[in-house]
Amino acid sequence: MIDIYRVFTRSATTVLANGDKQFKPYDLDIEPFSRLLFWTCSKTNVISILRLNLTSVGVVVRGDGERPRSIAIDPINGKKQFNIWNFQYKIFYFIIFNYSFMYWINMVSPPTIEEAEFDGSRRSTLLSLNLGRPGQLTIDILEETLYWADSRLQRIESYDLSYGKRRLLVDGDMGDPKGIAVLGEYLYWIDRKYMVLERISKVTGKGRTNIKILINELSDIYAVQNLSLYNAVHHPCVNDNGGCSHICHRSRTGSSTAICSCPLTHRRDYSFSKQCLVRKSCKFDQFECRSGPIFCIPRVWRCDGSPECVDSSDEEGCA
Ligand SMILES: [Ca+2]
Repeated sequence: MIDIYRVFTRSATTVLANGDKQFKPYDLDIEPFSRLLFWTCSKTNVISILRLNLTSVGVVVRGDGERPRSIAIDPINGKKQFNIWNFQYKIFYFIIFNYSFMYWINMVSPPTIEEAEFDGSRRSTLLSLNLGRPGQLTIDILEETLYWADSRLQRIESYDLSYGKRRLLVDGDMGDPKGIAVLGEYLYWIDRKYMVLERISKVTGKGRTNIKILINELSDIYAVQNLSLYNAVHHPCVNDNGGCSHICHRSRTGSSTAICSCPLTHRRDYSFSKQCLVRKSCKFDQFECRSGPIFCIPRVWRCDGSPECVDSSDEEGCA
């Protein structure tokens, strides 16, 4: 059975209890300003959000054939360049917006690395070529760069989100790379087969060094860095989740305005835009789960032998 826990000093609290084995949490990351925990589930194949006060926000990514696994959250910069064609002067110019974005590995065949805003909107595929078995994804929020370890291709690669540049950092001589983390000038990873913790320069990929050797049963690592006080004070979601009932993120222009959005089970109440309301009905091609955080699922998932509704109501009464 897999639960999600949190630890303060030496006492652990269960954040997500999985007593009836409805979930199989795979990976998680935290957005510290609005205090949201994003997690992927390898059983229901969705991305969900929990508040750190242990209440559920809901599912933000799901779909037919989805397999979201490792996830990385960028709460601060999320700079994204858009090229715009000016018809009058016949030139391209670009503008850079600031987004709060999430990134994840979708283990479809072939695998992809995808991005979306926190509510699953503005989703796009960043990378879909030359990915073997990308296991772990992490983000350097200062340099706006994604890193991942690919156990099948025996590689560690990076992708500069601002300029769309992909780079090979480690090529070969790996056993079973698992956790990966970036801190300061270095990229760290653990190799479960070789039982080592290694590091390289995150920029050049050089200076490969074993930090620790002969560590048994390695599963994951996580690097924690101090957030700047400026970001913490000026982020619009720090106080009371920006007034949002569900998801809060910074406006696209990077201003101090909070933008509220909703999980898939809800819709925006446009008369009070910070509030989300439960969707009242599913579309004609959807099945409505009887209870739980997942409300509507594609109708083809009804009686397909695999429970997608949290209460398994999609698999009840099947012939
Ligand atoms: Ca089903």
